[in-house]
Amino acid sequence: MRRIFVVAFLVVLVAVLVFLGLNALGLLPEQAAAQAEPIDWLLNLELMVISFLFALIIVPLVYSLVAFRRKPGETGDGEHVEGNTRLEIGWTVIPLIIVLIFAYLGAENLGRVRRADPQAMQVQVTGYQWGWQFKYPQYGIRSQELYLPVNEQVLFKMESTDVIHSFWVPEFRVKQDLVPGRVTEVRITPSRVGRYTLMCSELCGTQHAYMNAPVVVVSRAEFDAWVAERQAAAAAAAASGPDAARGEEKYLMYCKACHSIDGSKGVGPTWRGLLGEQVVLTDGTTFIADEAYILRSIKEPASQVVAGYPPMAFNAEAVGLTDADLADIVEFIKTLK
Ligand code: HEC
Ligand SMILES: [Cu+2]
Repeated sequence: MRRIFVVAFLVVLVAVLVFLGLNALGLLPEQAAAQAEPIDWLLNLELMVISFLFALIIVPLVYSLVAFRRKPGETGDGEHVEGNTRLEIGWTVIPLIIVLIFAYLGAENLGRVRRADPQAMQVQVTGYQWGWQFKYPQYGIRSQELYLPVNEQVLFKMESTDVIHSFWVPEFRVKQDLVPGRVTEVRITPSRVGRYTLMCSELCGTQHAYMNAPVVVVSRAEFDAWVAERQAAAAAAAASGPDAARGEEKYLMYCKACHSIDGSKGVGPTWRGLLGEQVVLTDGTTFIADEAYILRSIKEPASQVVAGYPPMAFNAEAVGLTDADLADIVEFIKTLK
C-alpha cells in the first residue's frame, strides 16, 4: 500500500514537471489570429495528457526496476502471474474514452477555427515556383505583400500554377495547401498588428526555402491608405508607357529564380544579350530574338522551347501579370546588352 502511494505521488510530480518543462521550451510563436486561440487551447490540453501518460508509464517502470531488483543471493524464478481481466478491461476502456473525448474536442475546435463571417474580405492567393501573389478583387489591386486589416476575417481563395504549395503563417497557426487545378480556402482573422512572414510549407523545388512573403497587419485606416496608394500607383503605371525600372522590379519578383542577367545559366537561359541573339529551339529552328519572340516566350512558353532546357514552368497570366507588366519586362530586357 505504501508503495502505491509513493508511486502515485511520483507520477503526479513527474507529470507536473514534464508539463512545466514542455511549456518552458516556448514551442509556439505569439498568437496573432483569432483562430490561434482554440488551437493553442487544445494543444495545451494534449500536452497535459501527454505529460501524465509519460509519467504513468515511466515512473512505475523505473520504480519497479529499483524497488524490485534481484537481491544478492536470490536465484529463484519470479512469481508467476496469469493475466488480470479487470486491469486489461481498464486499460482498454479508459484510453478509448480519452480518445473519444479528444475526437469530440477536435471536431468542436475545428468548427470554431472554420467559423465563417459572411462579411469576410476576399483575397486571392496564387502560389508559384517560387513566390506569392495576392489579389484584392474588391479593390482591384494586387501585391507581393500581404496587407491585412486587424480584427477582420479574411477569406483566402488559393490557387497554384504548378506544384503543391502550402500557405502558412506560424503566428496565425492554420495552414492550407494550394493544389494545382482547384481552389482551396482558408479563413483567418488577424488579431494583432505587426509584421509576420508567410512561408511555403510544402517542399516545392530548389527555391522552396525562399518562398516567403511579408505579411503586414495594420489598422483599418492604415489598410485603406495602403489600398488607395496601390490604386494610385497602378493608375500611374497604366498612364505612362513601358518602363525598364518597373520591369526590373518585376524581374526580381517573378523571374529571377530561373533567369540570370549576368550570363550564367540557371533553370532557364540567361537574359543577358537576349535581344538580337540567335536562338535555337528544341525542334532545330534558329532565328534572331526580337520583341515579339520574347513576348510569345512569356505568354505561350510551350510554343517555342529553347534547346537544352525544359519548357518554362511559369504562367505569367496566372500570377496576374498584365500586358503592361510584360511590356515593362521587355523594356528591361532591352537594357541587358
Ligand atoms: C520556374 C522557372 C522559370 C520562371 C520563374 C520563369 N522562367 Fe522563363 N524560362 C524558363 C525556362 C526553363 C526557359 C527555357 C525553355 C523555354 O524556352 O520555354 C525559359 C525561357 C524564357 C524565355 C525565352 C528565353 C530565350 O533565351 O530564348 C523568356 C523570354 C522568358 N523565359 C521570360 C520569362 C519571364 C519574363 C519571366 C518572369 C515574368 C520568366 N521567364 C520566369 C523558366 C522560367
Ligand atoms: Cu512552395
